[in-house]
Amino acid sequence: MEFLKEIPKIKFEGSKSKNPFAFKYYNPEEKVLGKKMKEHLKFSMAYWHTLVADGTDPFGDATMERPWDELNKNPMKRAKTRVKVAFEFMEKLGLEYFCFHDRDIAPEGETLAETNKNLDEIVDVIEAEMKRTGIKLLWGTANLFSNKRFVNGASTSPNADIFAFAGAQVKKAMEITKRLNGAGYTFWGGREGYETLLNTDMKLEQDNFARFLHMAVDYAKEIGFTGQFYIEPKPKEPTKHQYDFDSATVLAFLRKYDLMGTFKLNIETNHATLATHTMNHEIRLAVDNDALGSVDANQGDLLLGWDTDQFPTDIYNTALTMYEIIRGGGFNTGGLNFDAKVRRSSFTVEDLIYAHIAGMDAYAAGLKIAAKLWEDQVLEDNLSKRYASYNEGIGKDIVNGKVGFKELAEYINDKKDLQVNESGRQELLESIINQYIIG
Ligand code: XUL
Ligand code: CO
Repeated sequence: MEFLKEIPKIKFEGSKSKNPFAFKYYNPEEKVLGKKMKEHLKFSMAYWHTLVADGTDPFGDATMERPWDELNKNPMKRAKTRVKVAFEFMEKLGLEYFCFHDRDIAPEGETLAETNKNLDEIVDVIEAEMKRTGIKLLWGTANLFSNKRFVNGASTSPNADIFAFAGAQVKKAMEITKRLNGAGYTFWGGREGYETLLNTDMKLEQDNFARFLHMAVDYAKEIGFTGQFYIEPKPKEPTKHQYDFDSATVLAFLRKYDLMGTFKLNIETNHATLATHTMNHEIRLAVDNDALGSVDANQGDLLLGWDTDQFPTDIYNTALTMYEIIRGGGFNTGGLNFDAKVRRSSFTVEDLIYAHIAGMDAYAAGLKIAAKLWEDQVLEDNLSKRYASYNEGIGKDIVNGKVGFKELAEYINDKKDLQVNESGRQELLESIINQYIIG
């Protein structure tokens, strides 16, 4: 049965097209810097937003009543139908990857064993659809935050039974991710954080979190799961103090607990801005620490202080994000996962398509701008000039670790002609970026 009969296959028509069901900038086969656009961007659909989110917010009911959900009130039947819709949806858009949480795809049973049985049944359907379409799993994950048992966290819960439950749940989620040939497995610390230190043993919680991640690494070895592990930083929401605050915090955590190298980062745009960083800052830090894994592509609203998970449409942002990705050598196991949901009032099926087209076009345009910037090396040339004093003389000695404070003092004490500071040229650079964006 076809569920999206009314929706045509989305094709590239170019920037002059007025067809809302067409790409204006995303031309998957077009070569940019010697690589196909689709290979640079590796777009992925987030199952939880596109198939599950229904528009519910703290003040209102669901607004998105999907015709295929209406057909099936039985939860397992509905879950199976959603898989069919998901793959039809990805085929229409030419999305070659998807990501999911265990609880997005199948309903929970009374016990974990029953839940796992449900999962296996749905994974059968997913596996068949993956075979039929060639669509791949970018990463899998476990939802360790929705169920009320996780009220105080999962691996950072003060209750050891909950830690155990979370371990068993991740064990299964890793198994199904392996079965579906997932390129990665993500840990987003949903409720791994706290509200008040008055009742929190932060050291034990963080140590336990690290123990949990080591168990995952051990289990991956045991079952031969070779996908990449990711941690997804986020500074707040749902807890006030999330342990994985931002790239810098996660990198320090990985180093402290001897997990560097085993884990890379899955960086999300809206999480970056909630941490009062830019996305390019977060990616640059990851790249500089050899830890860029994947990207959750979305955007927040700078006037709102929460995680709005909007589709990325801001070209300035997509251009600078793609610039950092290109500069970092591009994706290996990762990709651009649309961890983004349509607004509550965009409640039709068409809106889901329009939103993905908007996001894919914004990233395609961003890629082309970034590629041009990279080709011309404008920013890189400016950097080389700005830091040139470290290529010779005392600067070179500093970089090579040849001098200490004593030698620095000897060098500078009687020096009258200090090198002149040069302008940072911020506004000039910003206007050059605009030229690249507007063309
Ligand atoms: C929550 C979030 C998650 C993770 C996967 O803010 O981004 O959806 O991406 O658990
Ligand atoms: Co995310």
